[in-house]
Amino acid sequence: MADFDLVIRNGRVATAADVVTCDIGVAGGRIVALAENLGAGERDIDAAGKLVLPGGVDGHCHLDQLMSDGSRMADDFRSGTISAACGGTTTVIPFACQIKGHSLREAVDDYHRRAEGKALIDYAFHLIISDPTEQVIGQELPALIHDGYTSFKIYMTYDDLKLNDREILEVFALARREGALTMVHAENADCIGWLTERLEAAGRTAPRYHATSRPPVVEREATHRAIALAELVDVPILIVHVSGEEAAAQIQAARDRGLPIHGETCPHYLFLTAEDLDLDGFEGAKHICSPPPRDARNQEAVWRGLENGVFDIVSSDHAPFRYHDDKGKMIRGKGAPFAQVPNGIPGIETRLPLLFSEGVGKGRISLNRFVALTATNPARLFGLYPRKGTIAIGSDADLAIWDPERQVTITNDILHHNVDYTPYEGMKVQGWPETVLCRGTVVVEQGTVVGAEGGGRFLPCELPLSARPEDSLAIS
Ligand code: DUC
Ligand code: ZN
Ligand code: ZN
Repeated sequence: MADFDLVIRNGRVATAADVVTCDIGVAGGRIVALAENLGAGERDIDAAGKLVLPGGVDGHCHLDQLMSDGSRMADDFRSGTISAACGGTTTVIPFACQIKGHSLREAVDDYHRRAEGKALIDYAFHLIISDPTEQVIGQELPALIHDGYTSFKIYMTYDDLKLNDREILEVFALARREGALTMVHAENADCIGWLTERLEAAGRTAPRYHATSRPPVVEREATHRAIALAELVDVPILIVHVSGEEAAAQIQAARDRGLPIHGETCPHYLFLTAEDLDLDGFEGAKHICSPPPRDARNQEAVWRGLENGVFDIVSSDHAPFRYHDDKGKMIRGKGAPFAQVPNGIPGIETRLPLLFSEGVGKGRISLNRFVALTATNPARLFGLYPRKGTIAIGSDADLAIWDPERQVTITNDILHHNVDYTPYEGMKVQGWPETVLCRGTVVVEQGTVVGAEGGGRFLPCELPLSARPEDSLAIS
């Protein structure tokens, strides 16, 4: 009779704090032993020469989200979670989005129907609050938080989503009362609208002008304002998808004053620049996202922020729209003005390999910091730790076995998303997750998807880790 359901042997096991060579014993979907020379498992996986990391937690991605402009996201919970798993991620947290004038609970119920029976890995939901009515703030949100939806995103831009300062204060105050976490998309809507009108009047509508319409100052102002509003209410917030130096400096300055402000960045700010919006023809539309990728100097500042702790988490912000598709990037036709192109970049599968190769492989961040940024910290921030995001006794056996030597040229045809391009086409990386387990079940085996559709479970979240400054998430 075997001691364990599964034993992973002799891997270099890394967490946010340590790297040790040992076996991992799994029973009932959980890690139950960490030691050398463990007894027999029903199944053994030899991980000698490999790294064993906690499965990634992608704390910000968009899957099958209802869009108000008639566009359609290319990935649903099936293709999105297959792609995530193939890139070493075992938990995703996409968004149940409230439509203005509708209830949040309705959005959550609808989103459960979209996920039901489809996901191969575990998932939780953030909420998007677009209409913080008295009913939403006073009744719906407290009940939803109680039910495990403990983090929500608000927007300072996009006509169909944006909140004014008064509404933001209401949401922050509710988050403080309930112990929830607000994620803020910080860009100044009026500045963007004003600049866009001027660009359009001058005939400057090609994709590259998307970046002109949303310059760093627009993000810096909104970041500053969001932090000021959070300070007024005395509540932690997370500034999401920070694109460059100016917004990062706002977060750092707030932290220096002892404010519990968290920062997130994404691969596109580490690997793309505004020049990618200027590809031939309409191809630049592939890289339209908000905030836009910046210049090389800002890219460097984002790398520095990973190294020095300004950023707590790296998420994909996977927002999948096909390029050749009248519901995707070309919804208003090839050559449409940039303001009519759906915003978003795919990257749920490439998030970890890109950061591993260019960050850990090139010596910019330690392996522990990589694990912290991509798994442990998102799990802690969003109330899933220590069940997710680490390798410890009692944690779910969500594991990714990486070949740290494997050289891969990223091309769209090796990826598993349902998008017809990758922004990272042709990039060479070293290191790739080969075998991936969710709760002890192998979902990707030597690069082949073997997981069952519907094998992923919904995760109600605990209240997020209280974000006092001394609890800094920048653990290593
Ligand atoms: N910007 C967002 O705010 N969300 C999805 C994609 C994007 O570009
Ligand atoms: Zn956003
Ligand atoms: Zn997003």
